[in-house]
Amino acid sequence: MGKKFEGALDGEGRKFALIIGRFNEFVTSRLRDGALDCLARHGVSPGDIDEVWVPGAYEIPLAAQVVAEGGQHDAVICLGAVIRGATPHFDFIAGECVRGIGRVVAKTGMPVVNGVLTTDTVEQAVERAGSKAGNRGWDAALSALEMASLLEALPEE
Ligand code: INI
Repeated sequence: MGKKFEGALDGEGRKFALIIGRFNEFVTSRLRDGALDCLARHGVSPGDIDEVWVPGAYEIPLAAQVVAEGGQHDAVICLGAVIRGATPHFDFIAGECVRGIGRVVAKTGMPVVNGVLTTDTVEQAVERAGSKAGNRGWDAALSALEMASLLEALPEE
């Protein structure tokens, strides 16, 4: 049997950056709280977490790219809320944001995780930001922890 590689969920000594959209801040601040809680529960010290606030989801990829290229963090966590009811540009903004995050991953080779909500309604967004459907910020932070550890474990060739 071949080797098995898996990331651990121990964040001690690791550094993370949150990129947070201010648009729909009543939702994104809850995603932020969820991400911070997850990181703290997995041993990340508060001083090892930087926050970068941007106007909205459309601006997230650029900030994520600059932070990732800075090389000061083990992973970048993108948090935003694009709500269809709030904009006729929903598909454009949501698509650009998610595609942009993917481009940053491809360009930098860093774990840049997607915690951007794309929902039809405000209610659905609130549900995924710390009420009955969990907290997408918490989930994104867990993925970031796992990927940061996995990249360290994978052999580079
Ligand atoms: N930004 C969001 O993060 N969520 C939205 O729902 C949203 N709506 O509804 O328009 C939104 N718009 C702002 C956009 O992300 C940019 O900040 C803006 O277009 C300036 O470039």
